[in-house]
Amino acid sequence: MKGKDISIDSTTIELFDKAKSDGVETIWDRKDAMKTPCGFGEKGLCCRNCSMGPCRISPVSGRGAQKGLCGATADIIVSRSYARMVAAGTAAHSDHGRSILHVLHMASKDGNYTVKDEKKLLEVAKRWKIDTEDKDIYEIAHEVAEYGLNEYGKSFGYLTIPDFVPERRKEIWKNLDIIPRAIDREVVTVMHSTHIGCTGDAESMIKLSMRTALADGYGGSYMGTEISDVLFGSPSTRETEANLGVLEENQVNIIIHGHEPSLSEMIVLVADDPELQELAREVGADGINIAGMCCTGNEVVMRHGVKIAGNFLQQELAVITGAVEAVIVDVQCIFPSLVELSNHYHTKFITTSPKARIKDATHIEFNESTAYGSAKTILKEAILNFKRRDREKVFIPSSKSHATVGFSYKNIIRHLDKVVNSNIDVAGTVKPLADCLASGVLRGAVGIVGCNNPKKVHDESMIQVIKHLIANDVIVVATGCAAQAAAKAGLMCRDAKDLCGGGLYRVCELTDIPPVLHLGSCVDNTRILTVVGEVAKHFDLDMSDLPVAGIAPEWMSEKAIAIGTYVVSSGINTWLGVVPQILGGPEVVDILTNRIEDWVGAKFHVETDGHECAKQMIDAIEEKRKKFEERVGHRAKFDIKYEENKVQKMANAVLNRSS
Ligand code: XCC
Ligand code: SF4
Repeated sequence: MKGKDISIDSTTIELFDKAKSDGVETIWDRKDAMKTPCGFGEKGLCCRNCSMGPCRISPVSGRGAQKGLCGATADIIVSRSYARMVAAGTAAHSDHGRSILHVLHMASKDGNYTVKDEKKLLEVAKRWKIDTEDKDIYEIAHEVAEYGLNEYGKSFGYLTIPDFVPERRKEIWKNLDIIPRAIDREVVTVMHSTHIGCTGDAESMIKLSMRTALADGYGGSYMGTEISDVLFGSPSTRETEANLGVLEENQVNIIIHGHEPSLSEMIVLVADDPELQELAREVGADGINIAGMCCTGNEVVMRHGVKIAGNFLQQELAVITGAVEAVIVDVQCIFPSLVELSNHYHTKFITTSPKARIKDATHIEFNESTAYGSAKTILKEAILNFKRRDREKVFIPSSKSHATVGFSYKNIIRHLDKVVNSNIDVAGTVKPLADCLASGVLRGAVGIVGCNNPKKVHDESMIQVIKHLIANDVIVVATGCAAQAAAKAGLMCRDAKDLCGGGLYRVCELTDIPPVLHLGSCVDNTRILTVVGEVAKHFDLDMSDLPVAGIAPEWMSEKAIAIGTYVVSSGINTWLGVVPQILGGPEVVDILTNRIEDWVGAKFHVETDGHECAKQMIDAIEEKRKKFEERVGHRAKFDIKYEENKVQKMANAVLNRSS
């Protein structure tokens, strides 16, 4: 395998080559060793839900076993495993949200954790009808935390659906009976219903999956975002750099990787501790350089501008630079391979969560109640390790890109509102954004989310999709590892407006934003839902009426399937760039890529080619625009005309350049 076959990112290619000369193994070697994937598994046709199995259904109809021992058909088996993916993804996001609520519950004025965004806390309290009058801010914080925690396990009633969801959408959910009840309950229901001898109907199974996914998007993930903003501050615009070139030759390099900001926030804070700075000098380093990976990286870049080391497929490569003193992790998306790999270098691989212990890793449990001290212990260990760095093994790639990040829902509104209101400190309304969409200055908006996957060339289709969309005046919002791909490719810097069509170019220029907006981590996809919901409400429309779409070009995790399912259930068409393991169930495929549209006004599209995805998305957006424009009329607010020919020319020029 050659470097150029695995990634479009020069840094990744350089370190992939270094891995070879260092004689260490990476995910691409393991992919090679895996050979052809199991055909049954690939189609979702293997069931291990009981010990009469595993039962494997022949993918050829009429030949070989067509039913499991219990009589389960291909569609039953495929739909059950799809549902279990949704449940696992929902569990991961929602348990993360729960941890953050627990942190809020222990927050106090002089404690390890404080409330950084009081205004947001009061907003959440108001939304949840918690009485705030004459109460101390921490009293309110604790009541909010209790309310949130109760959403996980309340015995009766339904999840509190956020205000931004239009009534029409709620009606659709109600009619389908997919309004979630308690978050944990939905996960449990799926685990129960997929047990042998329960649900034997693909349609019903998919509906249970949708209800569970909604409990993620509008419950667990939503609270993860909202409460993180309360505790650690709502994101604001920041300048940063992205890619492994952010590592420093003469500093203690620390990679924080995983998901929950309670650990990473503390590490970032503690890194400034004079005692630790002194210790760094003592070991001969010029300072402490913290860089973030995966969603942890997204959390800290949004709130502190902490540099982005890279995305999912670069975690091993960070160690292979030989310049990383410690990789500190909490939960999710962490390769167990980092144990063996870090032994080849001087790197300490430090796990911190009892939910994600990895054999033979250095485990230093992070304790929220003694967070500052815990973080300090972990960092000390990392700093002392600097002395063990082997200069011979060090190679830091030079590549890094500038990026402007930190776009929360409010911050986007604020930026766009600047065009009409000169006072940017007043968080305005969605009107300017809505006007841009209505007038066609922006043809539409796309959320690009999700992971990397070695089935695809690393970052390639993400960048193809983004470039194609912005050239056609579709503004892009990004989260997760997709956001990091965009940042590394320079698409989150203001200069990237030169790659845009005329309309988006003007919007970027007037509002001083890049054409691809970083909205945070994967739980922060709820920020995207918020924008879509608020704009729909502004027009008195449903979310499915807007010219918007979602895409996960290189997804791999169960969380991504939960996300895709709640996005489609929200009425937003969603493209998947990696084929999900469902092809063995013809009815399941038909439901997810066809019939579901009649239920919720959106469906899944599966397309592995980046350019093709973008083309399909633009067509779908233009299709939506016809009805949308009819209903809202052209309400051009800005003095910009959508000049079709000029934009088309520019788009073609960009496409020719990038392909
Ligand atoms: Fe993980 Fe969230 Fe996927 Fe990246 S994008 S590989 S889930 S870190 Ni969420
Ligand atoms: Fe086989 Fe049915 Fe058991 Fe699955 S649940 S392993 S299909 S017998």
